[in-house]
Amino acid sequence: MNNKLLLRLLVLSVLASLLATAHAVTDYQVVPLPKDIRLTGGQPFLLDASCVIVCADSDPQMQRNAKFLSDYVEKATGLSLTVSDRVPKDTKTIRLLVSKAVKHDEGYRMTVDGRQGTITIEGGSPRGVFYGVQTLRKSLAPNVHHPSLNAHLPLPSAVVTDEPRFTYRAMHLDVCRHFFPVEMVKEYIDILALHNMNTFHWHLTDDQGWRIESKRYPRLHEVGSQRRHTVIGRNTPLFDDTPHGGYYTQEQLHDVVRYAQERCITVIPEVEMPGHALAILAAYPELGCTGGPYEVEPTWGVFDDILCAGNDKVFQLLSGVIEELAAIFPSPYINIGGDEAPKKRWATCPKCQQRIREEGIKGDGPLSAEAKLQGYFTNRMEQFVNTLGRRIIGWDEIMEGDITQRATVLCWRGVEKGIEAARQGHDVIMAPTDYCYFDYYQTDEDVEWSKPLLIGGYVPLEKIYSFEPLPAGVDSQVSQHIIGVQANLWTEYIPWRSLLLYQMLPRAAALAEVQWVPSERKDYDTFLSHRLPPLLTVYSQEGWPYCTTKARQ
Ligand code: TNX
Repeated sequence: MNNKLLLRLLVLSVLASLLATAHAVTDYQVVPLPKDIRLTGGQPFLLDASCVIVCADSDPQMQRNAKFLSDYVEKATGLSLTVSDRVPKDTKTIRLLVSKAVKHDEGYRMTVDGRQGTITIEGGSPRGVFYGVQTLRKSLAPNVHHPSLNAHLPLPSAVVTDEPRFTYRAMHLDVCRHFFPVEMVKEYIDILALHNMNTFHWHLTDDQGWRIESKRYPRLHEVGSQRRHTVIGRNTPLFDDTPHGGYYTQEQLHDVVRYAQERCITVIPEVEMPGHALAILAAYPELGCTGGPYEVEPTWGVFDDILCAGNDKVFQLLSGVIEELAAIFPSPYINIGGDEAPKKRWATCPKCQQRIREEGIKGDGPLSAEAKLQGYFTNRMEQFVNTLGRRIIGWDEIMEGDITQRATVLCWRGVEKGIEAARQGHDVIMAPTDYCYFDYYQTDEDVEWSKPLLIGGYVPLEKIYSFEPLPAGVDSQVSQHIIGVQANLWTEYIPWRSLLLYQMLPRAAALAEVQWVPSERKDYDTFLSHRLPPLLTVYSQEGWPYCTTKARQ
């Protein structure tokens, strides 16, 4: 090697290490960006092996918070910290506690005091402490590239005060088009937790598969969970030769609920009705208008065969299943679907027509009597769900019937639908396709190469980031009903874990800032250049693939 080259390499490596040190110490600007960060100066807190995590609270969630923190620290730094319920003498401590001083349930205040050798995370509730722990965890990330620092990892003295903008912060996962095992679902939940999300919408039933074990109606999982084969590409005439299937036993469902609960996440189960129900019809053909035969659908789309609204057995089965689910899922909500239900069969079905007559259902302007019949369907199911002490969520199509104000509307067909629903007094969750569909392409490269073949659409990172769920000019009457934001991950074209995570990351990071950070504090440039890189380090540490290609500028 000649001298010139050697010199160049030397200069480069010095530069690189300087840069590395410059980034090595956190400023607590994690994703999602905390509400207020005050660096208080003075000496930093040096995290080392002598440091003790103190949690005196016997509340199980608080104990878990302490355990999570010690696990995160170990993963990021290799340091294994003791957890204690007492404040030890002469040691540095990280204290976790619930404090009345923090007003928001999910809020926290983290005080890092280098001189005293203390970090204190006070939460408005154990959930608030959990988010404080997430912030501390993410603040360790810039250092992990520099193992030499890990023995005494510096955390600047600071006070971080934080709380979320929206109370409902969710992602959805479709396990029907492709089935994902429990381990994968848990990994998905881990990702939601890292991004301060508190709700997991689990899309458990659809035309292409029923994924719930039912003790009362066992054919649902025995027959409905298996499809013969799957169409290749975008509904080509070709099919693979592989049966596809799977369902979760009730024990597994319980296990997922518990796992999510430990991470402060509520799981909302969805049972699709009256459309997207071919898996139910394959199991119980008498519940369709024509009586079948039906099969668990091997292609993608919207199908004419839906549940018959004139047959009381349909309501019996759905109620029975929901009762089973309510015993497993403590969620205050049950999602009853309601989207994409063509009325073709109902229009010629004697039972449905009889129901329309008996109930005195009339068309109204652009809405046919059959469209209104879906309102009857939804209301009847809602009444049942309410008797279980739960409320319904439905996709925005449920607004086309006359539904009660208690129903929460999940808006996928545009923000305007959401505003309209809020104006009518419904609680609203915003999940518009334009910003929140993570099955769509994320980069130009994916589009260009059609590699892998996805469903279409284009929702790059910046687009998601720019989403404002409360358009300028909406009054407080409306805005009080917009309870949150959700992204959807449909899996027609996503058969594997790695692709699922690629579609999700880092888009979940942009979504997290929409859900958590007040709009005036959001800033895409600093998100991209400053906050995201350390988070990508966490993804790598966890073994989560993510998209690195820049979107179109
Ligand atoms: C529409 S969004 C659907 C799903 C598809 C999705 C694909 C909604 C309520 N229904 O059935 O999987 O588009 O992007």
